[in-house]
Amino acid sequence: MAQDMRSWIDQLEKAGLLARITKPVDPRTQMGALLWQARDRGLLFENLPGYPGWRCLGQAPGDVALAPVAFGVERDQMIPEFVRRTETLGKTRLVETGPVQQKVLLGDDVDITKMPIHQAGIRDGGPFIGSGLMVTKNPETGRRNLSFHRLQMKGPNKTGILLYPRHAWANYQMYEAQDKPMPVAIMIGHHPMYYFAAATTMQYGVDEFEVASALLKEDVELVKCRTVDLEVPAWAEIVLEGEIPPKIREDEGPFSEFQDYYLTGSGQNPIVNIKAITMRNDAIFKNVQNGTEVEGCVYHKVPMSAQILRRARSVGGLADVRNVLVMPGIFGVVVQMKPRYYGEAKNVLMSVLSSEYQHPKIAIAVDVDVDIFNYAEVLWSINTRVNPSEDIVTIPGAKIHAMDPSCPEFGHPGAPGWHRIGGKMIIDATKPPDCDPQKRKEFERLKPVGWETVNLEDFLPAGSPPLRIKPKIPMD
Ligand SMILES: Cc1cc2nc3c(=O)[nH]c(=O)nc-3n(C[C@H](O)[C@H](O)[C@H](O)COP(=O)(O)O)c2cc1C
Ligand SMILES: [Mn+2]
Repeated sequence: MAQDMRSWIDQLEKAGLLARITKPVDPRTQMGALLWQARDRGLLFENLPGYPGWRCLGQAPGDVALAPVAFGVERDQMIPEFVRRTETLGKTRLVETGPVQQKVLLGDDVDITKMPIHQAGIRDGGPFIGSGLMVTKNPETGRRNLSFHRLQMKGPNKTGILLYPRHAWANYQMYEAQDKPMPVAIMIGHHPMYYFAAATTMQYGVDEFEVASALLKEDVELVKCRTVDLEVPAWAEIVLEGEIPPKIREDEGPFSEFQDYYLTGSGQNPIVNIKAITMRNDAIFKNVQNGTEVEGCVYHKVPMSAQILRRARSVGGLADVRNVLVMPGIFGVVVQMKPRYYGEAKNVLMSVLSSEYQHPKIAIAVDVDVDIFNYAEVLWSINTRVNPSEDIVTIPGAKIHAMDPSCPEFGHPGAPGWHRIGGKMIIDATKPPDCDPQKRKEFERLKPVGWETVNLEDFLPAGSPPLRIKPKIPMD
């Protein structure tokens, strides 16, 4: 049996990271606040009055610190492990049938208003499906693409959609040029590796199901859709089949977005007409709360960090880059590295600002003795290792992410040419390089006498509460 959302729920529950909510919850007025507050555990809602038979999962994982559970590794190893697993892409396999097609709803039975779709933020333009992973194809090559898209509920068989200019938008532009609708299949609810894969930007033409397969270390089983010429994972919970008609734009948004603001991306955007719903008999819905420090951005931060780590390591042939973490708001990135030469950290940081990803605007390099998961450490490093006149460089007039509200916008969502222009910045907060051991030694962090052998916990009175803060001894 494939790894799916149910095996993930079991895994979370065994790790003590899942709470079943049996009190009644209203998706429109209560679920957003509950998901937003659940930072250290997933929530499985089992009692949704008005939505008979439905349950739904959210905040699973709701923080980068919980994501390593899905990889079976420690926190510091998660991003390097992601890179290792995706060095070679995995495989997909077509199968005859799967649980996702146990129920097939057509015609008047198609009604997404009966699903427990939640409203995430107070200024959102209503309920949005935040967990929709959309399959599309290039009409010429037939290559598949999988990507995340916010879907505003607009009626029983209609949603709005935001298509940021990347691969799915490129496919849509080809259909639009021929005045044809683009067939789409949107899956809701699966193992988190599908979400990480969908938010991975690789070269155009890579099938992100092969990324999911590499992350899961198993083949991805696909079934043919019932009403469109597309394939979807056999073990998903729910699939919406339909099409995006050409040249139709309607008001869409606002929505709680990844920067923790509402307004970017809103305006005249395309729509999705839903022709069929396929799902399991007892399908579990998936609600993603969006914002910088909740589930939505876990799916941004993990794959983006991994792709940037892969790229940074290749700078100059072989840079000693150990780890990468995308910062809150996701326009900034911290790189942990041991510079070999003077200037090398700056070269690495320039690669971070112009990767497959459009988000990074601020790139910071810290040395290997800094814990990048602790922002106080990163700030300490900037404060004690940066000479602002040498180590901070800004690049004016670069193309930045079109949803970065701090810089001027050109064009608008839903139309070609939408972008923003602004500065980018690199901060080299590393120590002097390995090739200058004497200078490097001057920045050796202090360690307490006895650190290798003495543990405070062994000296505390019996029955003392465990230490809530455990300082890490820095790596050399
Ligand atoms: C929670 C979440 C929500 C997202 N919402 C959207 C969206 O509404 N529209 C969009 O175009 N991209 C959205 N993205 C980003 C893309 O799905 C992501 O960058 C993906 O890599 C794009 O795939 P592609 O490069 O194959 O087009 C979202 C990503 C995440 C993690
Ligand atoms: Mn793609």
